[in-house]
Amino acid sequence: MESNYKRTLVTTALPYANGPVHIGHLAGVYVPADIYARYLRLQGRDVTLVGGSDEHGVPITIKARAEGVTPQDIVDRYHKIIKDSFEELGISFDVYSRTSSDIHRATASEFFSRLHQKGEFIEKTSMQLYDEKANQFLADRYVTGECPHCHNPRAYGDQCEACGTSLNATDLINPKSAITGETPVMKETHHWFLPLDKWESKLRQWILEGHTEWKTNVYGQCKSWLDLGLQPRAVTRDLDWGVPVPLAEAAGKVLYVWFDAPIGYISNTKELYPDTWEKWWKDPETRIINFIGKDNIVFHCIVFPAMLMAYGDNYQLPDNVPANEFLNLEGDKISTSRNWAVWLHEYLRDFPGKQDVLRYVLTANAPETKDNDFTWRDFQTRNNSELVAILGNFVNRVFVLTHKYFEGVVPQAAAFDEIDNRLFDDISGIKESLTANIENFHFREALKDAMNIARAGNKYLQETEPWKVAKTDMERVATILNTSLQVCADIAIAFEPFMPFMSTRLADALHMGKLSWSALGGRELIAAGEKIEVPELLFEKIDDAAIDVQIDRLARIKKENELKNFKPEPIQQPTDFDTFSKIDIRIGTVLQCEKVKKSKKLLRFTIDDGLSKRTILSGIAEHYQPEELIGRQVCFVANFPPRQMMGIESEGMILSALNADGSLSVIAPSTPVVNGAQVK
Ligand code: B3M
Ligand code: ZN
Repeated sequence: MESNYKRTLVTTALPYANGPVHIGHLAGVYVPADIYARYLRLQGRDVTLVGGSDEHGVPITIKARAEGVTPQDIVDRYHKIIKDSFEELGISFDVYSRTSSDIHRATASEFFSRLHQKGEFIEKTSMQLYDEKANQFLADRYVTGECPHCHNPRAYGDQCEACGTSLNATDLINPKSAITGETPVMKETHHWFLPLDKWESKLRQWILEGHTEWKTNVYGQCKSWLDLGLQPRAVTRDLDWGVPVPLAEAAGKVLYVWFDAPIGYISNTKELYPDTWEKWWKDPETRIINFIGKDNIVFHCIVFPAMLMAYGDNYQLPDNVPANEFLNLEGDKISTSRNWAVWLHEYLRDFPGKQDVLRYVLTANAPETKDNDFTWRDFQTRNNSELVAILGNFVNRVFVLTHKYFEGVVPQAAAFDEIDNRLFDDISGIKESLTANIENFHFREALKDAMNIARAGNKYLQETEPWKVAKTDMERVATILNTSLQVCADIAIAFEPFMPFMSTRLADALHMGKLSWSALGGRELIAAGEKIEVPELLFEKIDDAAIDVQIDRLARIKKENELKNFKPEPIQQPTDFDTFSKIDIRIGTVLQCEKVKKSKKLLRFTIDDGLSKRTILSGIAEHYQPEELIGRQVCFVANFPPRQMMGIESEGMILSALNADGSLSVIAPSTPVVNGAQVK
């Protein structure tokens, strides 16, 4: 472990305050950052965990407009939800502030002014799309129109999602404002740009030569950006929400959200330590670690470092940026706009007291090297077969046995046997691996290591069988349980970064006092003679019903989305009335309806068609129970030649509408008519 540093500043990406946080944010950024910060604290290192809400940017203004409230109303609402839910999940921020704070506005403003005074910006006048109805220039994402390459009519101003080409909003054919639907006009505007090209060689050297140890996904993205060559980036916007550009000639303009947001890390540190914040940013003996998602890499590894270099004054660059990939939900990309997410505040409401379970599952599935999937079944399995069956079971057995044989008092160990020594050795080995994995940001592996302590404990109990030994040798039982209790104490320490709530309960029950990493693996973590508390289960099973509620909710959302996004098939080639009138469509009443044996899809109908009865087979068994159709009128084609299916002759075809989600809805007359009535 490097030790030539005095303190570590851990930052977490500032979530946009235009919605609550979801499991993707947690798995990618906040849970790993919290694990790391908690671990460093247990190591006795000086560490600060900084977070806050990102309260600027166009999406917040759009949401405010859509709801008829102010942007400040929006960010006030979500900042509170986000902050409270992080706290409840045990994310141990030393400060969680916000970019609409005065201190942030002042800090970001000063940052810009200094770069301006140093001549670090270039200025450019350009033509941009402007929405005259909304009175605002349009960010690329808020212009839609036809793609000039593939002619997809719904391309965005920054990218066509059909052919993948990246675009400028001005390239679109027939552009429309996503805010008002109006056709935007071209209007001249003036902006300040940070010439990233000026810093390119310094950045190359710093990252490509100096930080070959960074995660391959991060290093690779930086390399491809640098190899493409860097361009000047606009750092101002025409918008009425944000930090005003501190120049007289820039009235009505604000700092680009990606210029002010990373400065939020600095402002929030200042808010926390008004007198000593500088040592956290300007002392080379401070290590800065940025936890972010993969879509933020360029801003943290290229743009913000260039801003810091341009500012000078000894600002330190990050030591590491352990960005994660994305977490999917039940096989689909998480999406705020499609409500395809597990929202943290809803999880906390639905699973009270189960913060650790979520933290555990998200770490076990963390998208560290590739995108990963969260499923509710996996969540249940990990709880029931890992937390309950391995970890909870071990601790519970040790507590129960201690109460049974020693009235809950830690017994004195006599001589250690070989098997006891082997257990302690195993745990030392695990500690080494666990420590290295956390230091290297491999939290999934680290969690497996921690679980291996409980596994080793279970194996030890299985092999030593104190419940049998108790018949003959209580001195030996004392040693076995003393050893097992030390392992429980190890569990309290090793899991503290991952599952702090469980750790606190366990440590309290064992009267451990303040936990420290150096104690992990010791033989006398808890002294003989200490009274421990009565056993309390650390984890409980999660039953199918609780999981089904969540799965049903997602199924409902999926259906809603399919309906919302439904694009009807294009209208078919023209035909004529003669062709139509050759098809004899009639109304009849369903006399009988039953499932066709051995077929998943087919229902067999007996229809009164006004003249006689006829049999029709229809592939709608997945959409109706046969009973619900009996007695109802349906619409069918009466003059198709009979057709054999599953050994039954079908005399016609029942008409159904195909819904967006693939379901079928039988067509019926809107008021009762006589059987045999023709459909014209
Ligand atoms: N608000 C973007 C995001 O959530 C952003 C991060 C800012 S970190 C300075 O993807
Ligand atoms: Zn296209």
